[in-house]
Amino acid sequence: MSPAQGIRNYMDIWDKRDDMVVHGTDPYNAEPSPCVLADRTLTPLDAFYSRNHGPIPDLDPASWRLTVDGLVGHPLTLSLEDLRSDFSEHALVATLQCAGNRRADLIKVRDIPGEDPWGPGAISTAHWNGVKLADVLARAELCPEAAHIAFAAPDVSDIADPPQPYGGSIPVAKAITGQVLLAWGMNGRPLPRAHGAPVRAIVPGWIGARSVKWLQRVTAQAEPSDNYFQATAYRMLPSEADPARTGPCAGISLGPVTLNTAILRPDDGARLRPGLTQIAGYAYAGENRAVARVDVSLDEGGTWIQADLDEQVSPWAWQHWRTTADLGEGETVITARAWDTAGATQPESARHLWNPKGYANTSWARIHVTCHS
Ligand SMILES: Nc1nc2c(c(=O)[nH]1)N[C@H]1C(S)=C(S)[C@@H](COP(=O)(O)O)O[C@H]1N2
Ligand SMILES: [Mo]
Repeated sequence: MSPAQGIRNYMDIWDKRDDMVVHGTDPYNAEPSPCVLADRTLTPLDAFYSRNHGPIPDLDPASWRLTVDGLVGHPLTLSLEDLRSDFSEHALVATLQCAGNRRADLIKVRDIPGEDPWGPGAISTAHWNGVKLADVLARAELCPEAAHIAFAAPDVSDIADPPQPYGGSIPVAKAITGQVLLAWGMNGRPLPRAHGAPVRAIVPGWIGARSVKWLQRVTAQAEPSDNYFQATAYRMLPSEADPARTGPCAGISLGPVTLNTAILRPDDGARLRPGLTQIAGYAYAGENRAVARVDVSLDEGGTWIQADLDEQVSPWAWQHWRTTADLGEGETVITARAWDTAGATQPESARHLWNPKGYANTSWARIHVTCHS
């Protein structure tokens, strides 16, 4: 095989558009460019962001088994066929957002070594189908001491210290809501290999890291997972902490996500003609809340215009918004902020949210455009 062919075959695994913004190929990490995400509630499979911590497994669906063990009365070993035939199928539309979404704006405040500079595209939305984790746990009969449900996958990550397979956990209270899926379908197609085939967890409203791909084991336990990606990574450290020196369980374990917005059109840095310009983006409220309003400002928040907001298609989905503004000659800074149904809004500046691993940047969206006639 020629090197060029090798690269082609490698890219075929991901099956992505060639205009993805690729942060790395080993492991593969890529986000769609903002204009590709605009307006569409469901993200096409070839544009859905891809976040990996190791080489992606190639699991044979026929021999794949899911082990359900730990603090359960009846441990289970289930094939894909067992999942399909023994449980009722369930579907939902859910947005996945990486905790590192919009990290690039935090890096502008202060560098974050070793972490990818994700723009606003580490978020995507799909229609997922599979079975409810709750139904599987009910069949296994959770013991009263079970407080957390751990997910384990076979992809070994060198990023972890020490290197280990990817994993994580969610509290039992979330796991038994019926919202959490063991999904084998995405946008009406079999789950693609890059997104966790044959089966992945989908944890709506929570950081993408908990939606473990290539799922092989579900373990009921008294404590959260001690996997590196639960105990050490994906934690919000105080701004002065040195992540190289903090051990497991420091900082705040990230789970449910909170209100966020991005501007997807025009492009940041665009050169435009003065006059009426459409501004569009997404807003996502996360767990148990909806987006109630999105405001856009042309004067850094001095005055605001209300954008038109799409209806929410599911309690777990983002909402797109758009408005038209009259842009004058020269440079304009366009900002946007959302409000949720609890009346909460977003912090103004990334400067106040900076944290050593660069997670959860929910500050106002901000782009610069220049108009010349
Ligand atoms: N097994 C496994 N599951 C994983 C990951 C991984 O590297 N390995 N990455 C997680 C992270 S951090 C995110 S944001 C989502 C991304 O899902 P996607 O690649 O389907 O967009 O998968 C999560 N599940
Ligand atoms: Mo992530």
